[in-house]
Amino acid sequence: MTHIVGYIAIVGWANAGKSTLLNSLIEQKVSIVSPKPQTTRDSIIGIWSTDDCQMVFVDTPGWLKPKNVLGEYMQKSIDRAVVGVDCIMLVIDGHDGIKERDIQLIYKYANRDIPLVVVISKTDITQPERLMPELARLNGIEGIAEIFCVSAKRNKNIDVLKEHLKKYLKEGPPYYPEDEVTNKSLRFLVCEQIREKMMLVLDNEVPHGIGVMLNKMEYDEDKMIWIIDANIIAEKQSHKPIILGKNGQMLKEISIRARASIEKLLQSRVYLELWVKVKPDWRNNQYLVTEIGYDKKDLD
Ligand SMILES: Nc1nc2c(ncn2[C@@H]2O[C@H](COP(=O)(O)OP(=O)(O)OP(=O)(O)O)[C@@H](O)[C@H]2O)c(=O)[nH]1
Ligand SMILES: [Mg+2]
Repeated sequence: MTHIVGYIAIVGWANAGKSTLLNSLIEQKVSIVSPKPQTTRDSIIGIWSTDDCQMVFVDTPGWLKPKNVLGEYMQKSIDRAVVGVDCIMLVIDGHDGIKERDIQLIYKYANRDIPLVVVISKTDITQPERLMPELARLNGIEGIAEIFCVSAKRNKNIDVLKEHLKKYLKEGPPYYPEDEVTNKSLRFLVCEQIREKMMLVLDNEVPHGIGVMLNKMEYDEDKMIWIIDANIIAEKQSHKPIILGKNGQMLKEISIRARASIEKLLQSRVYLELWVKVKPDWRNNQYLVTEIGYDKKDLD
């Protein structure tokens, strides 16, 4: 039986709500979310399969000016994600209002021979009267196929959006097995859960300078528990005591929260051990960026 299939890239400025939208579209949490910009560092696929349709959504890091090797990696990851897709979905933070920089992104992606769908997000915390004149401004821009207003957090208008996206896809066999939800390994998803908790509890530049590397991830059949041992890589010596906290309280908090998320992900009990290591300025070092797990091809 043929399916309606296709790839849909999700792009937009940092913090617009792209990853929340991806998770809401596929009804699973594969991409981490936080109130801080630049949470997503690597493009990640979320797959939505039904009996007659498979939509492959590609979440991307948010647009921001690259400041280091990792930032350049993130920018390349966005550029690669939009190549060969059937539709580009540009997410704009409705709560912030439609800004000049959003219009610039629209022009960047419009008229590329790939349909451009604009999604205004966070409508649950946006006043419609405020948004109306701004939406009217978008109507005059050529190359926008459609505009949708959604709340990914409250799952509002998400099914309607998915239904409308079908018309940009094509007929063919599914790309992925029906039960697959992402292209990333469990090891990657585990590291991301740990990083998400650090994005949530640590302030200022500290969480942006963190990488996570697994030392061990093994399932103990006898005890029926996953044993996970990971290094938190900080980029400055001065960040280490902040991550540890007074009497190790901060690290403990991160560990408790991360363990709960990983248990949900792995559907199993988890024993989690975290260590803090310092690799000075790793975000500016190609070798260390790849060592921490970012793909070398996006650095070339
Ligand atoms: N109220 C509300 N908040 C939302 C909604 N969507 C996202 N958010 C919040 O907006 C913040 C950013 O969400 P993300 O999904 O991480 O945004 P992003 O575009 O993926 O961000 P980067 O990965 O940093 O580019 C988080 O605090 C989310 O909880 C929404 O529909 N309503
Ligand atoms: Mg994101």
